[in-house]
Amino acid sequence: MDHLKIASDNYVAFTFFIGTMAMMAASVFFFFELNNTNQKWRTSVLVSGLITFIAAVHYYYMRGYNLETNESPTFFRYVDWILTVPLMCVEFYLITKKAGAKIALLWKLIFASLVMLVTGYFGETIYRDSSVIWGVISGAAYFYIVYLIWFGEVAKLSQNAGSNVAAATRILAWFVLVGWAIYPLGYILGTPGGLFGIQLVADAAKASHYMDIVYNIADAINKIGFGLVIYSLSRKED
Ligand SMILES: *C/C=C(C)/C=C/C=C(C)/C=C/C1=C(C)CCCC1(C)C
Repeated sequence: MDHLKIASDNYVAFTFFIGTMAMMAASVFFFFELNNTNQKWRTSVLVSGLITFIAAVHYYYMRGYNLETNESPTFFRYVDWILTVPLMCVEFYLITKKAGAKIALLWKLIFASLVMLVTGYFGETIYRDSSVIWGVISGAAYFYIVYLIWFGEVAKLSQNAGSNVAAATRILAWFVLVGWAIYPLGYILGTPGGLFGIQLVADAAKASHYMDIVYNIADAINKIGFGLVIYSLSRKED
């Protein structure tokens, strides 16, 4: 088989490639830093590394898949998210635990994120024609997560966990509100009539390319950025 080249105007393949490298580098960084991380933050930094590592493996696969087929690797995208988003919920649980977070809070966050992702997957694949309604349900679950983190239990607990944890939770809350909001934009671009029936990109192949670029940028910001916030919290409190 010919060696597959990334054409210089193939931004989709390019962002998959850069995404793979960035996730790999971030994982090596988090894992190697574990040794000089204070005991009480080690699990949190380890989870940051697991998030980027799981993404690195998926990105490596998605990069090849996209290069060979020129299609969107939707299935592996969602497998990645279903593993990594609950781990981000674990991060919120771990940093608020010493202020008394209960395991029930973790399950609430995980349950909401599974609803958000499974309904999003339905809208992108099996029930593409009704992507609007699935997107709306997914969005409702997303807003519930935003609520818990900004105003609900996570917010309240982080206030009692000391100023460093409170400040870090604030930054992570912005990631969830702004960084995670990039994903529905990708969904709107990539699905037929994703914006309440309005078709933003008429050409289906183009639409899915835009969607992948948006998702790839969002993943880099949210997975690596999120991990670095946890990492810097671990340095402030050692
Ligand atoms: C590392 C991966 C992350 C942080 C993925 C997050 C994904 C989302 C916040 C997806 C949200 C969606 C909606 C809110 C509505 C449309 C469907 C989704 C699944 C794209």
